[in-house]
Amino acid sequence: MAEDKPLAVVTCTAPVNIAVIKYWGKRDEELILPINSSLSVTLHQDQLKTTTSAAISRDFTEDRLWLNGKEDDIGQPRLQSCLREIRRLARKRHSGNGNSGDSSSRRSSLSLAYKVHIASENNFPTAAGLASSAAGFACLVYTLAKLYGVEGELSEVARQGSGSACRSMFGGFVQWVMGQNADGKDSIAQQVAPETHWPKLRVLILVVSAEKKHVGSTAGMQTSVKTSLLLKHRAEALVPERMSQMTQHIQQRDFEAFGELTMKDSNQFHATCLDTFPPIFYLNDISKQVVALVHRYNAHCGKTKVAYTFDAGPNAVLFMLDDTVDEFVDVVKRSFPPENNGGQFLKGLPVGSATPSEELLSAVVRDPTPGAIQYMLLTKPGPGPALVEDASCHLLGADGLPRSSS
Ligand code: 2P0
Repeated sequence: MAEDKPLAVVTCTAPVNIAVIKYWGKRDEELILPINSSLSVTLHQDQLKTTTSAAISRDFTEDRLWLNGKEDDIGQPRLQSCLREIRRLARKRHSGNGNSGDSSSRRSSLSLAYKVHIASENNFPTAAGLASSAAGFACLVYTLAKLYGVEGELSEVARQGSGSACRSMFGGFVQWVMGQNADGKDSIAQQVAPETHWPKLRVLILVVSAEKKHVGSTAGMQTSVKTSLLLKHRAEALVPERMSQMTQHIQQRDFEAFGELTMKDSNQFHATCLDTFPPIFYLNDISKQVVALVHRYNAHCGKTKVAYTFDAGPNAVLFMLDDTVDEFVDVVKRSFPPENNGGQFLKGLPVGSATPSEELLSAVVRDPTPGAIQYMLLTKPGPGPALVEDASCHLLGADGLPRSSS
C-alpha cells in the first residue's frame, strides 16, 4: 500500500457464479449463514465481471461509493459489514506486525483512519438479472483487502455482503460449506476444482427478460424458510448427498450426471419457491419453453447433452460441452428467432455455423416464439478475482473521483 503518496488506489475484478446446487435460506440473517451448503461454477470474466477501484487519501472527508458511475448509499448495512470487517482485519494484522512501532505500521494504522472512495461497475447490464451482487461484493472485499494489505480467508467477509458472493472469491468449481458455528467462521467457500479442470465445458446464458425480478432473493428466502416444509426437508435430508454427488461428477467430468443433477436441483429449488406461502414464481412462460426445448433435444440425442439451471429470475443458464454449442445455438435461434437485434443476438465466445438435420429440427423445434429471448451469451468456467496492474484501468482519477467513462 502506497501510503506515502497523497492517494493510494487499487483496482480489481471479480466474476459472476452460477449455482448448480442452490443456496436458498438462512439460519442467521445478520451473518448470512445458510441452511445448506451449495456449489457453483465461476463464469469467465472475459464475458461477465465487476471491476472495482478503492482509494484512500488523507484529503477525503467521508466514505463514498459510486455504482456504474452514479453515487450510491455507502451506508447500506451489508456494505458497512464488509468495510468494517476488512478494516478490523487490517488493524489486527498491523497491530500484530507493528508492536515495535516501526514507521510502516504507523503509516498503515494512520491510513486506516482515512476515508475511502469506492467505484464499481459491471461489464454487463445489472438489470439483466445476472447475479450482480455476487460479483459486486466479491470484488468489493477483494479490492479492499488489497488496499489495506489484508490476506488469507476472505470468503467469510464476502459472505457477509451477499451469501452467493463468497463463492465468487474462487475460480472454477466452488463449494460454500454451510458450517456449524454460530459465529460463521466455518461458513466459507472452497475451490472444488480449478477453471482449467474441464476445458470442454461451456455455459450459454439466455437472457429472456431484462425486467427486475419481482421478489428479491433476500426476502424470498426468508418467506421460504418460514413457510416451506419442502425447503427444510431439502436442506436437511437431500442437499448433503447432492453436494458429494455433484463434487464427484465434476471431478470425473461426467457431463451426463453433472447435467442431470444440475437440472434436478434447479427444479427442486423452484419447487420450494412454489411451496413457499404465498408462492414465489421466478420462471415465466419462456423459461418453461426453454426447459421443454432442452428435454426434447436431450431425448432426441438419447442422452443429456444440455442442462439448464435458473436462479431467482427467468433467465436460463445452460451447460453443454463445446461440441454441442454450434448445433444447440442454431436450435435456440430457430425456436426463439431474434426480433430487432439480429446482429447483437449472440454475445461472448464465438459460435460456428451448424446445419442440424431436418429430423432433429422437426423433433425439437416447436412453435417458434419470435423476440422471446433478448440475447444469448456464450462463456465458460473462469478464474477468481484478480488485481489489475494497469493504472489506466482505475475507475477513480487522481482527485479520487470517478473518471468519466467516455
Ligand atoms: C444461489 N441464489 O445459490 C441461489 C440460487 C438465487 C437462487 O444465492 O440474501 O443474492 O444476499 O445472501 O446470495 C441469490 O441470493 O442472497 C442466490 P443474499 P443472494 O446462487
